[in-house]
Amino acid sequence: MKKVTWPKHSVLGIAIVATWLTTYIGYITSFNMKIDNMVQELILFINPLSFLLFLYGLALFIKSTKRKNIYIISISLITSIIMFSNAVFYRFFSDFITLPLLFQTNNFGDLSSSATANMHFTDIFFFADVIIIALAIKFIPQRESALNRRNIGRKLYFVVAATILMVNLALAEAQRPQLLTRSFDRELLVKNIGTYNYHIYDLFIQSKTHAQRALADGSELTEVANYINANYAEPNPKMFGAAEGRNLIIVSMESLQNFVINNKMNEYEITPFLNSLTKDKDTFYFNNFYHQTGLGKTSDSEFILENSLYGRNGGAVFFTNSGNTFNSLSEKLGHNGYFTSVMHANNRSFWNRDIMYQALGTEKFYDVESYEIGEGQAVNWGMKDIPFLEQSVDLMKEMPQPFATRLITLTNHHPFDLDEEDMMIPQYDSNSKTVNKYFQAVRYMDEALKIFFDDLKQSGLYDNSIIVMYGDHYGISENHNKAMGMYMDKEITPFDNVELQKVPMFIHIPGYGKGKTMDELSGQLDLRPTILHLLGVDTKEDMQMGADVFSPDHEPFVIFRDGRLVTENNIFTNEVCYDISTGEETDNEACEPYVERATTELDYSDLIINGDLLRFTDDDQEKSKTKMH
Ligand code: GP9
Ligand code: MN
Repeated sequence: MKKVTWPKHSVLGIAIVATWLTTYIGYITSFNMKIDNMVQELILFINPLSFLLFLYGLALFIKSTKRKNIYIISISLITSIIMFSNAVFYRFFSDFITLPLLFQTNNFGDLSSSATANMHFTDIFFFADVIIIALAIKFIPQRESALNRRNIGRKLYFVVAATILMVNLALAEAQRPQLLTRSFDRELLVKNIGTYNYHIYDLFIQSKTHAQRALADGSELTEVANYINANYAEPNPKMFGAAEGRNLIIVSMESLQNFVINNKMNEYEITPFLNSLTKDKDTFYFNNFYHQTGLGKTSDSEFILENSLYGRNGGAVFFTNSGNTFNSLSEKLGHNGYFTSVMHANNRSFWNRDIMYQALGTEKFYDVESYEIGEGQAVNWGMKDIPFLEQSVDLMKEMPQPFATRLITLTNHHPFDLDEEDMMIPQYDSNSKTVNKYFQAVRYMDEALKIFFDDLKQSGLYDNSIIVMYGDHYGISENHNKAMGMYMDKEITPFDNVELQKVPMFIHIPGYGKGKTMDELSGQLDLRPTILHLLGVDTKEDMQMGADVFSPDHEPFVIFRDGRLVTENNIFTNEVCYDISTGEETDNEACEPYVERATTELDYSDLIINGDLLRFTDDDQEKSKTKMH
């Protein structure tokens, strides 16, 4: 039999092609990336190549065939793991992994139910290249290569790799100017420079942030302060102090989006209790209110509420900047005689809360240890909302008054699992299990809130309290557009995806009598000033970016962490400006000044956080020293 001879570097060649193709097929099958034209398609196709050529190419410097093979197979394994992890992560967050989140191993432990739900059997495909390469190594006869260091072929190889990288970057720059300098959007990065290069870029950005703190000296503060002062909105005299002296009870409603309010799923009301509040005379219901969170999800919403600043672009600010100095809502209320706390029946280390709450000056954290979780009282991520809220009211009775506490609900969390006995309405029927279960879980949370109000009334705390409730972030990601489209009976566009980021917000002041539905376009950054003003606490000197929603000067303008934005007339998303009343694309000019503003505002917020600038304003010694009980 004639022996087949293979070229000298066939294993290397096979490895490059195999990993390149698995990466590309992985892009198409696992990530929901919007491709507009042939050039973008081409960029997506070639973007893994330059990186793979360089990295695998290093094998050309390894003399021993055995070591070379080990090197090649290791690279294929690492790249497969990177793609696989990104795919699982993406199903959950609709985003790509960024470095600070990789260190949040604690979270991923607790996330296990969601993580397993997000792993698919077909994910084995991500390792197809490893298998192909292993087979190639086993069956393809290879010669020991006697490499000459000045090998022309090798030089040519790297010239080709560099050329492909240049072509890739040039095409990307043409498609998306300032991609690397201005982008808030990881998807654009991955689409244009590829997952692997993106991770290198991310590494670079993260180290830059570390350097930023070291280099900041407080001189940047003046410029930021000028911007903030210019946007300050005077409190509305009619509302300032409307809840003065009362206890403050804030409820974070897990994954609650506004579209369920006053809406039905088939013939079933989804949130009967919250619906009744929208018509209640002691309640202000905000129906045009947006979450502004990023990857930090619940923790971002907490950060925004406490500081009226944006979370971080890559990763959760609760992790990356828990060493910063803040001028938080908790701290401020603490100075005004309030006993401050957070109540949440989860591990204290989740989202790094234990550490961050100290930085925020929260006096006490009632974590899972403060609760008794009886038989059948836990589901999905932990303690069910009904017993959680019930026991929380008992704990509140013991608090020194006035108190300010934040309760974080949990049951309505992806994957929205419930025990049979807690299902009060049937599931929806679509191709998405997530969407199907969502309505049921929301219905359960609504019931929990109803019982919570009753308990508060019974405890005697109700009349002397103000209750603020807000949805922390979306529950249904863009991955479920098809099922959502079925529910809403229309095709979900990027415009709709922006509008779906509305979360309900309620301000309930028992005995107030003049509540109503508020259409004011607003967002989570507005919570801090609004709440403080209602309690009669001034915020004029504060470094906050939101504004009091009751103020006549409140500007209807909401900026998302990823740079999308909403104004009275327009929505800007995916680099397209839409008319808000028609949902049709319109001239970019209408959005441009706002895009400019959004960039400035996000940059300033980042500057404050990355440079830890508030440490330069912290003249009050005792306030950062609050100890946890
Ligand atoms: C975890 C809870 C949920 O303690 O706040 O976090 P999320 O995943 O929604 O950010
Ligand atoms: Mn949440």
